[in-house]
Amino acid sequence: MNQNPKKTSLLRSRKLYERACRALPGGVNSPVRAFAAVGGQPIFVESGQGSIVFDIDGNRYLDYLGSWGPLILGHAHRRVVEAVRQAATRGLSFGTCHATEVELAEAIVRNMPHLQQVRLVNSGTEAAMAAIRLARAATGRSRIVKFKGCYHGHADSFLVEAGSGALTFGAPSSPGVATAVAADTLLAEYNDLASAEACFRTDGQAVACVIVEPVAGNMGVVPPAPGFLAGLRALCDRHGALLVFDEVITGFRVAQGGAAELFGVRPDLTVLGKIIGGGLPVGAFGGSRELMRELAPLGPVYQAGTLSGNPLACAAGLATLRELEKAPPYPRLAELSKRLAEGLRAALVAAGLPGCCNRTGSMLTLFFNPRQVRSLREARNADCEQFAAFHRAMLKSGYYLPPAQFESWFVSTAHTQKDIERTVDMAADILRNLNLG
Ligand code: HOZ
Repeated sequence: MNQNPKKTSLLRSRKLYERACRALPGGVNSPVRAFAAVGGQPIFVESGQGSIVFDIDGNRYLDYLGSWGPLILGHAHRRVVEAVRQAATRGLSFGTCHATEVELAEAIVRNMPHLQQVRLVNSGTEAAMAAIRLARAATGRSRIVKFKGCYHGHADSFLVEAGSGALTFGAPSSPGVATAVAADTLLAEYNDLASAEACFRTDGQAVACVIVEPVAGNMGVVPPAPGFLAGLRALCDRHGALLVFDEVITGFRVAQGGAAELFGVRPDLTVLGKIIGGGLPVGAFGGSRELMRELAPLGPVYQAGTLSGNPLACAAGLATLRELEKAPPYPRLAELSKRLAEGLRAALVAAGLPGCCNRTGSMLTLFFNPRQVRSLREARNADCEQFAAFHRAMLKSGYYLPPAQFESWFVSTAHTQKDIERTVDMAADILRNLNLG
């Protein structure tokens, strides 16, 4: 059954990790990568091809991390690599205008009819930070409503009851965030409209925007309850606040037009990242022409960046979006992911283990949780020790899952039916042994 029988050792990764720990805090450049939530130590990747990554010890893994979401076409997609190679031969950075940034912006707005203009930046964090600055300026209000367990990058305003690594490491509200800044972030419960309404009750006139991951992906995958997103839209309209969708994960992932298209709800501002950079660092935020004209140089809201619209990143993003436009993969991705989720659920039942598997499109999370997970509270009930044991066993058998319970797995166009079936078989074996052990 072991799909990775030639596994040798992790000696080289171990040595490199020791070196990394001397030069980098925790040996990593982003906390969840340190594997602290699953035990053991991180593997160091040498290369990736399609649905597979290889580590520096020569071990091979079927990858469900997908660089945390951008790699919807799999690793080192031929056309994306070629676009980057060609762009690189023309120059690595110009710090001024060029055609590819225009083409990428056009491709984004073409696929997301609720956006008329976008501003390209370098990461989702940057995009979210600038989007709320714009929302505050446009409304003349200072407060934002965010949902506990949603993650919008690591800017100060968002590190209040945040998800992803902040949740995993038990520091959802980070030290170093000034109390005055945190005070402007009002907190609501995801999938609980009444709690969002409550934020408006006391000081509704001060709320500039509600920001939400339309499908929560940083407390594990938690799809929106029926009516939740439409309810937020109506709530914002009633109070003159803007609705901001953080589609860093869902944009071009759950549909070409993102969650806004999938759920038929139009936000005022949209935050993007991941897929629109095709694996290179990009972010973007966008909305109506009327809102976007508030940005410098047209308007007074300042936002800038030397590397914004970097030609390599734009080339990778554009090549990716072109592939998605040429042959929209969403039905097939959903089919593969559905089979994976169903297989995992059946494997849990067969092993006699409590758990559930949440999925929207090609993003999914297996929760070691006795009941359905529809909220952060329910996600938090998951047995993280059990997830850690499952993760370690899967890794050892050649399956690379996100190294924390509160993250999304991603299926790419490079995954095959066979990949999915062997994942389900391996998970079933491992879950059965978990229960015995
Ligand atoms: N914020 C990412 C997970 N949702 C983790 C990024 C990383 O470690 O690369």
